[in-house]
Amino acid sequence: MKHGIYRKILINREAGKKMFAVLIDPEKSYGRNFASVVAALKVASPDFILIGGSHQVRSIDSMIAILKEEVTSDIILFPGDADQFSPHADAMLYLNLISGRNPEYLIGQHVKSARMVFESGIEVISTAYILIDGGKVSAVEYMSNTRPIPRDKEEIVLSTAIAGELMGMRLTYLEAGSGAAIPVPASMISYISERTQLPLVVGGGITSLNDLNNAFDAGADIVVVGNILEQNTDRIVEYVKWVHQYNDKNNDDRYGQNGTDRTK
Ligand code: 1GP
Repeated sequence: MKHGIYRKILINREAGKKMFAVLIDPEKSYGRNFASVVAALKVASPDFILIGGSHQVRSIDSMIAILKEEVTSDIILFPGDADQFSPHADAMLYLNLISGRNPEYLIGQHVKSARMVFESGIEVISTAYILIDGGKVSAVEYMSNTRPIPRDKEEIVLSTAIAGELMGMRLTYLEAGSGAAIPVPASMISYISERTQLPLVVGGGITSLNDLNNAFDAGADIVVVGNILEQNTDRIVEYVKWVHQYNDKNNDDRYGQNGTDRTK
């Protein structure tokens, strides 16, 4: 089994470098829209491109082939179910929807695709996927038939995240749902990041650089943005550049001019 992308996540995290992922949902991004997403990604490549959604309507093989040809970002599958697999991606988030109580998304879909995934040799990153109420019914909630954790129940989120760690998962993903009315609260991100060990991914309902800043400042290691960038593909470049500036500034604050790590 490969480990390159997960190792990169750990190395970046250790160095204090925040990572940015653009989510492409094949249900929404195809044809002309996909072409303009690719054009933007060629100008400014995020660390990762996630591909997937709750409701897949077309094969993603050709999409991945184009991205691999044109863009330098790592391509990671973000599957909504067992059918959303392609052996051509660089890695796959192996999502365990542990906020829910639907066995299909805890083990059922995994069994269906296990042989295919294993035999492909793709890098698999087990992910504790935790759905948080994002202010409206999300596609994940509807399609998985599970309920999100209420926004004010930090203790339940924490216990869920710790359970994921104890089960051997390697990423924790706090998800407000694509197109959420409100993103995961910064207070919840910091509460979880301060009390858990795994790299923390946050996504859903992030619609401004201010939201992105808040998620990073609160302790997210990777932030995922989809909708707003699919709707305004020009903003992909703006967001990627902003993350570089955020990291440069943090690096200066952390190491100063003489290169000593001030956080140690
Ligand atoms: C990834 O579902 C999110 O976690 C993406 O959400 O489409 O709202 O950015 P948006």
